[in-house]
Amino acid sequence: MTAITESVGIAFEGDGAQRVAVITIDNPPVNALSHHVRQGILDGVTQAAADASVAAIVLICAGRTFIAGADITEFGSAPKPPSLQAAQAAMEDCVKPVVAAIHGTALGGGLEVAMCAHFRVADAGARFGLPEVKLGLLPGAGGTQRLPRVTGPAKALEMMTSGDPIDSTEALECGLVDEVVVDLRQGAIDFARSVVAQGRPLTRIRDRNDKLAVDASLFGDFRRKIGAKTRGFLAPEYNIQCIEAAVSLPFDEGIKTERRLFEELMNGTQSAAQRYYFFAEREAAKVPGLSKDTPLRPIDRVGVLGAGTMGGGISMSFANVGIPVTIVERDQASLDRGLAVIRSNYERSAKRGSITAADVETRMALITPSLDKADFAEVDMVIEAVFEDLDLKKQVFAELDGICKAGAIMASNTSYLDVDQMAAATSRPESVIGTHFFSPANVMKLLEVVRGAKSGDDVIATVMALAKRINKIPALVGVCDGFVGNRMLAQRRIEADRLILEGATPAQVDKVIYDFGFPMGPYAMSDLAGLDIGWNEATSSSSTVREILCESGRRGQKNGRGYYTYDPDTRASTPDPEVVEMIRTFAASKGVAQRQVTDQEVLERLLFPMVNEGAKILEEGVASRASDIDVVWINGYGWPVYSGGPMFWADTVGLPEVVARIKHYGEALGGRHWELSPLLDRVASEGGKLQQATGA
Ligand code: 3H9
Repeated sequence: MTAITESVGIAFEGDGAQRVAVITIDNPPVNALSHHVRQGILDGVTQAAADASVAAIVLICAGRTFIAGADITEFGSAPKPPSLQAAQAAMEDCVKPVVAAIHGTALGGGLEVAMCAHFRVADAGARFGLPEVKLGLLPGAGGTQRLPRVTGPAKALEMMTSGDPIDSTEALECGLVDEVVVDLRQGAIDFARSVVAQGRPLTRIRDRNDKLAVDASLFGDFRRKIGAKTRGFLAPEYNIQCIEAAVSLPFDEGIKTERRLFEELMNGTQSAAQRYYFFAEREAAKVPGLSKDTPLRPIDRVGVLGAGTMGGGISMSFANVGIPVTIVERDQASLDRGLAVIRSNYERSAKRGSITAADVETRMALITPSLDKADFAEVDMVIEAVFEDLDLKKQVFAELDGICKAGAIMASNTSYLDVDQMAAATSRPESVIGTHFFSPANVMKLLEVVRGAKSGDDVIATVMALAKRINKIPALVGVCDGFVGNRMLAQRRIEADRLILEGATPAQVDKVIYDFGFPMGPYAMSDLAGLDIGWNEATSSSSTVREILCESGRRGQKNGRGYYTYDPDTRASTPDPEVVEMIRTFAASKGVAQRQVTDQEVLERLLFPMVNEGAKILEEGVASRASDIDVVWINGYGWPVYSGGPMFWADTVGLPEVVARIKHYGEALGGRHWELSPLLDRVASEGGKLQQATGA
């Protein structure tokens, strides 16, 4: 193979009418379209087109995947020539057949390049998508105009607004791929030769209009269908507008719409946040100071103690990826109940079509119920999910220490307790770690991995890798009350509870948080979880609003009455004037005068203490990167990814402004959570960014 650029080479196969130029891109890790790749495609195609001995061209990639998109690291800096469009035009306008040979993932700009070939050949494992929407963008290299011409607008709408890829079978069905082959390189060369032999026309996708006719209602219906899911995001709507342009305007005009909307998104805050998040998630999986070669402990069987909501969800997370689980409960009734819930969850998934009926049985068969902790002797890792009580957990750890085999990892699913104290109850604190799953554990993506003072490097590395295996997004955190997520949540709650005494209603507080982009506010969340969680009737002393509500029989959604009242059939919530009155009376008894509180004040008082606490978490070293904190909030608590998480968001507000407001509220209201973080103060005064700050 002859090098064209540092990451693109060309080779020639066969002679005469059989002679095919094979252009190979080799730009690890994912063959992103860096400028030397663009240059290589442009030069390679131009060279092969000018070479009279070449009959056809194949474009293929080395390594694990076809082109996975534009090089995201180049975004935001001045574009280096040649443009992607120039390379695409060389392919599309070439007078010789150009065949894209696809394996792995043809994503974003990668698929846009492939759509400029005259034909596409793939192997069975290939996947195809335009995931730009996940980066707050739209395909900016003609994809918005070409995809609807290949697949029809309805499918393009699905693919571009979800960003989810389709597989080879679906791609073949919808015309995105011309042939699926076993040996990709040879298959693509043979395909190219057959095109030459048959004299097949070299149709450019841009010239096709055969699939563009649509029902007038298509776009309106589609917008309604995805409205709730895409609330607050700009990119899905902009993608739709591009497809509307594709069906109503000539290709070149459609491209102008695409360019205009792409630029707008690219220069906006949402895409900046979503691109930041893309790298934040990948960074979070890496542990500073831990070598890539740290040996991992083998995890082939897991034990879970407790078959309640958390234990059941955790067990499902393992069974879902084929890891056998032994689940232990105290008594048969609880065990049966736990297993029944797991089965019914799986059956619901099968009914929805996300798994098959056979999958239900396979997964259930991977879960072994037991009443005997001694069965944990066989497992490589045990996760306790018993009641949140430190003494109980210490006892459990001491007991597990006597049962588990040497080398087994012992983990706690605690959401705020001291993992070091649990480790101290064993003879092997290096094998103890926290794995804080979020409810429902089989669905939520976040896993806070809690590093104890003595957790071994191999244990940390193993659990971080295991998280990926079970499709979770891990973030490594240190021991403190509530770790990263719940510790910050607690600060928000303090101010929420103050605000409702001062005259904001629970509905107002929730609406501000919902409008900011969270799925629900703190009071709707309390009602959902149950107001009586952690409430004790015997010791309740009417000292908080929650106690008063519980004392009056309000339990939240489960009995239809909490901070809101709930329709028994639809579960729709309505603000309850009786609750507002109870709060007013309580506030009066505490001498708190009520007033009109603005939405802006609600927002600042709920979110700024979280930013402040995040900065403290960072300076204490409980999180090692600000971006890890954002990963926690986006995946564990529904912070909208389009504002990047609390730390990134604070930067967009402006740190001097954040600091000034924290000082203002600190003076007016007092409380530890308003004491300004020295790190935040310093970064703000240096004109720095919180998102780049690192911990102790
Ligand atoms: C686009 O194409 C815009 C065009 O429409 C318009 C142009 C004008 N660039 O995820 P992994 C890195 S927008 C740079 O862990 P996996 C990644 O950071 C783009 N780097 O592997 C990581 O680095 P590190 C549309 C990238 O096997 C390493 O590769 N395309 C890019 O789990 C491995 O990544 C997308 O949005 C990139 N485009 O998953 C696709 N992609 O090792 C984005 C990855 O240092 N990529 N890296 O941490 C993905 O979805 C996944 O990476 C992929 C592989 C599925 C490809």
